[in-house]
Amino acid sequence: MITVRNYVGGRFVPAHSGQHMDDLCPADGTVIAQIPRSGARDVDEAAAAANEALKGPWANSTVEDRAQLLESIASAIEARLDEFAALESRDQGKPVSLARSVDIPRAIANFRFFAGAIRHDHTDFHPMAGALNYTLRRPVGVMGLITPWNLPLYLLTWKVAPALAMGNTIVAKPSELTPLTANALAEVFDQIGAPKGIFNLVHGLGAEAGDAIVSHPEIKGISFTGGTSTGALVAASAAPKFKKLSLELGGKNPTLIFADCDFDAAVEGAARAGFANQGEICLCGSRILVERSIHDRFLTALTQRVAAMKVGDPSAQDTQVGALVSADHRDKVESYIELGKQEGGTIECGGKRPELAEKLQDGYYLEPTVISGLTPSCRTATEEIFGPVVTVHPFDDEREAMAMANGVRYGLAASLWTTNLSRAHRLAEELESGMVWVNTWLLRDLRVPFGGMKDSGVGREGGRYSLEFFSESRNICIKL
Ligand code: NAD
Ligand code: 6OD
Repeated sequence: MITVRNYVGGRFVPAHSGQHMDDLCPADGTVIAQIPRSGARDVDEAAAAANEALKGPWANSTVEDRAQLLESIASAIEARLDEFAALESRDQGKPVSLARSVDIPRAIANFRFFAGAIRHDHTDFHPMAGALNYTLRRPVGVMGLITPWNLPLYLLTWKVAPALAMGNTIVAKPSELTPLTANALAEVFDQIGAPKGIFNLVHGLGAEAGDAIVSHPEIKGISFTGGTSTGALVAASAAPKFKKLSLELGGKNPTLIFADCDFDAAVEGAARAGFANQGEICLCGSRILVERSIHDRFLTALTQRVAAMKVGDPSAQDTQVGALVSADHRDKVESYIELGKQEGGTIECGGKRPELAEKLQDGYYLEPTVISGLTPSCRTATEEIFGPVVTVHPFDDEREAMAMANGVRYGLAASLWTTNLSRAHRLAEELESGMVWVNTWLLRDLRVPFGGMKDSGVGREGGRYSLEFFSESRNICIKL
């Protein structure tokens, strides 16, 4: 049993409430940790520590100092890669092989990438008649970072690294469902002797610790990743205080399959986009739109591929679909499968809890599920499910495909499968989506803008977009 504490001003401390919450293991429902139930007083102290650190030696740190700090953090995580991967898998339910090959390497890459990004960064220069302008960047101040449970360390470090790179200090709150790798990250800060107070970690519930961060007067910016309805609450609280705000929210992403695609690659790509991390990735392609001439063949091949996925113990090396993050979330996903049936869908595969070994009986598992025969405008096909469920729909031509793809409130990501280059460019332009992948999915270059349109978010993160978000640009105009 791990006892987690907050990390404030370089010290591990309990919450003032003295209360703890159980952290459950999705694989078997056992309690694996106790986390502090923090509130406004804990956030106050974390914000004070972060403010204090802003005024200390950190204020005079050079780009090279900060780049080296990020590299030290990366190396310290790398030295504990297996331990971090095991923690992430136990806490989240994802296959340990995924945590080891994707989540933790990506967290390491986030620190290394932003170390390089600030070393190679430059600012603008605008000469004009009789004067010149140049741009300086300075840190925003104390940044509040709030992150979800699906890719816990991957998404936390995606914010921590650029925030520190630009000289800010941090008050962070991970999801109460997956606190363990954030806690291990605090241990890394402690172990490498990072300046005290630059990274403060407060555990607890969204409505308590999270809201206290968003509304805190000394926290000048909020980078939030989570659900769209939570994002609306965060925006309503932060906007009147004129905080810098980045919102990375939900999605209901289309995978578009044209008859001229590389068929086998498209089946494989759609299966991966639909079910990676149990479908618990905001970018997952949960609506698969298939050109009618190949629809039936595609549906058969996809169903065979998905039905063969190995569901079960996240700690087993060959598991492809682990446990959902919580019993509540499993129940929510299950309720959408029921809704899909009520709305007239056919369950092509999955649709129920798998039969697993005795020791996994209390875990939160669901079979990967493919549903066909639904109208594209029904609730199952337009609301975010965020689990191992995809719906498959035929279309007749590009116009109908675009209407279906764009016919939801979300606009995060799309994946387009075709060998017709003109079509790929034409439709990529037309898709209402912050990111479009052609003949691939979730292929990441950390320099590119990452973020959603419509109800999927506000702002972009990644490369210079993150550097801009985590800094204030100031123009200096000199009359010659
Ligand atoms: P969530 O919105 O319930 O919680 C996200 C974080 O916000 C958690 O740390 C939570 O404690 C905190 N929170 C909750 N209420 C709060 C409040 N009132 N004030 C401040 N903080 C609050 O989301 P979740 O269930 O953890 O994650 C799943 C959702 O996140 C899905 O909708 C998914 O699409 C989305 N997501 C989006 C992206 C992206 O990059 N666009 C990435 C991952 C997940
Ligand atoms: O790859 C990324 O940078 C990123 N932010 C992924 C988000 C995934 C959502 O679940």
